[in-house]
Amino acid sequence: MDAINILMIGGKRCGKTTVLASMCNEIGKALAGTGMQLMVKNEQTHNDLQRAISNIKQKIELFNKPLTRVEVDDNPTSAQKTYSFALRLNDGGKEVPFQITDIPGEWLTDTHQAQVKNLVHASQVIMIAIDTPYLFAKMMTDKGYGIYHEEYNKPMEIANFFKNSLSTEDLMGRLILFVPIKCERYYHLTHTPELNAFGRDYMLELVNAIGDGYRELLHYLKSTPQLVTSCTMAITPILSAGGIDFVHFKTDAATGKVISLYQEAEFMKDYDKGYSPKFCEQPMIYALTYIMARSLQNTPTASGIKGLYQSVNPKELSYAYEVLRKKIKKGTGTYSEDGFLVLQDYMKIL
Ligand SMILES: Nc1nc2c(ncn2[C@@H]2O[C@H](COP(=O)(O)OP(=O)(O)O)[C@@H](O)[C@H]2O)c(=O)[nH]1
Ligand SMILES: [Mg+2]
Repeated sequence: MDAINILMIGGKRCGKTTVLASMCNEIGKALAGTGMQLMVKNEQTHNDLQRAISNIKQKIELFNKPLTRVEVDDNPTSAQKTYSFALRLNDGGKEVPFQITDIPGEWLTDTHQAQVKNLVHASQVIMIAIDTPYLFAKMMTDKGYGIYHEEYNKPMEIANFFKNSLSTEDLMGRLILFVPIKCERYYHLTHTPELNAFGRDYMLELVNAIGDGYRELLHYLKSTPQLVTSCTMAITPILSAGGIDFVHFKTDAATGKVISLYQEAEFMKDYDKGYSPKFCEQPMIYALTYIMARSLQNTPTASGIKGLYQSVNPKELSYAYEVLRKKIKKGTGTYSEDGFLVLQDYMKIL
């Protein structure tokens, strides 16, 4: 059966489930006026997402105290996790299965490679979740990214998997989204004059750090005419939680482990305090816009796209596409808006 599938790759415990939960909370508003609705279809999915939200809300309460510490726990679950939804089209007429699968970055190098390859085959959209503090903090100026980035975000492993384990056909017709998560600190610094005497655009600096931190992968996806014309790429940053800022890393004197210090953002307006994620719906809007456009063009190269919307009147589909496309937050060329940037879009879909 045709289905929409999104694959999310990211570090263990980097916050993938939390981001997904925020995405699903926000997508309803974004879909208003399109005739589409995203429904949770499975009790496990419902429970997992609810738990992630109450978890992060509890954390935000704790972070009222300045510089509360967070440690990456030692025994994170390392399983594939699939979240099941249905996309209701046409105000209730027809439903398309919609699944998001998240996998830990480690799977790209261990015995799970074949499984990941199958997941890529089934997916139209691949999201690379980037832990932004690891990418950006303790910046190595010669490299252009932070000292923990290689170890935690696994950019080399991702690039090697794309280059060596996937063929050009495997990647044809895919949307690849770089999704920096936990961007609170950098967004707030950029937009808080009291904290930004030199008027730095940290979100633009983030774009540059992605350029350097994922150089190999970006280079590869631009390296042949086939990949350029059929792989679409964009950066869509997210504030996963809203009210709390990562501040800095410290090495715990007793255990030698790296700990992250977080606190409530400074100079924050009351209505932004607490759980107030931002831009979380954007990766979903990108994904749906892309899939609808491909369906309208009837370009059958990517898995499952042909026929996905067959039951929908093409006029209604293109109307919904235009409505949704207007809600995309983006930058192009050298202009980035809050770190949003379309990197490659040969077919001018986005
Ligand atoms: N401080 C902070 N903690 C977060 C954030 N996002 C997630 N977490 C916490 O990090 C832990 C792992 O999150 P989870 O979404 O389960 O990560 P996953 O393993 O990648 O799915 C949970 O305890 C979350 O509450 C964030 O933006 N800031
Ligand atoms: Mg998870």
